[in-house]
Amino acid sequence: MLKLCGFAASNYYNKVKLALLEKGVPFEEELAWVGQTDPAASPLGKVPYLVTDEGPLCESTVILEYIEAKYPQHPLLPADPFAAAKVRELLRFIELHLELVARNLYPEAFFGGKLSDAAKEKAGQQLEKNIAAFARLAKFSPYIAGDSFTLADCAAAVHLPLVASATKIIYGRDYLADLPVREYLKRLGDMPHVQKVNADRKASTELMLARAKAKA
Ligand SMILES: N[C@@H](CCC(=O)N[C@@H](CS)C(=O)NCC(=O)O)C(=O)O
Repeated sequence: MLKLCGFAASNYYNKVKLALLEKGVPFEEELAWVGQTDPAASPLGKVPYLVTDEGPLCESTVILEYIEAKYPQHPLLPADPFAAAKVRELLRFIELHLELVARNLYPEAFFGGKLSDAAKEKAGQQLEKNIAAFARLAKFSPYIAGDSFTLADCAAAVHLPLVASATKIIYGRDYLADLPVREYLKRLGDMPHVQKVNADRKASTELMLARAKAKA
C-alpha cells in the first residue's frame, strides 16, 4: 500500500493527502517530522514523500502526477490536454507565485520569528503583483479551474488559507480579500475529505507547536 510520509500540519503533505482521499486510493500515513525524514526518499529532508512498491518519490506535485497516472479513477485532471494544462498552470501559479512568496512571511507570522522591514516590503510587492495575475487565471466557478474539482483545488485548499492569514498578520490586510477566496474555501470546507484534512491539520499543528515549545 502507498505510504504517505510527513506530518499533517504541512500544506504540501495535505495537498497530496487530499488528492489521495478524493481519488479513493488506499494509503497509510507515516509520521515523519522535519529532521526525521528518510534521506533516501527525500534528499532535501522535505515532506511529503511517498513510499510506493516501486520506490520512494518526493516533491508533492510530482507525487500528484504519479498518483493521477497510476490510479486513473476519479480523475483530478481533465482528459483534454489543453484543459489539463490549464489546471497545471493554476496549480503551478498558486505554488510558485503565491505560496512560495508568502512562505517568506511564515517565520514571523506563525513561528515567533522576526523579519526585516525590507524582507516584508519585498514579499509584499511580489504578492500584490502575483495575486493580481492569479486573479486573471482563477475561475472560482465553483472550483478554482472551473466546473470540476481538480489537482489545482488540492493545492488551493491548503495554500490559499496560509497566504490569506500570513498577509493579514504581517500587513494587517488579507491580500486575497478582494477575490472570492473566502466563499470558495467555505464551499470546499463542506467537502468531507477537506474536513478530514483540516481536522488532522489542526491536531498536528498543536503537536508541532508543543514540540517546538518543549525544545525551546
Ligand atoms: N517543493 C516541495 C516543498 C515541500 C516543503 O517545503 N515542505 C515543508 C513542510 S510544509 C518542509 O518539509 N520543510 C522543511 C525544509 O524545507 O527543510 C514539495 O512540493 O513537496
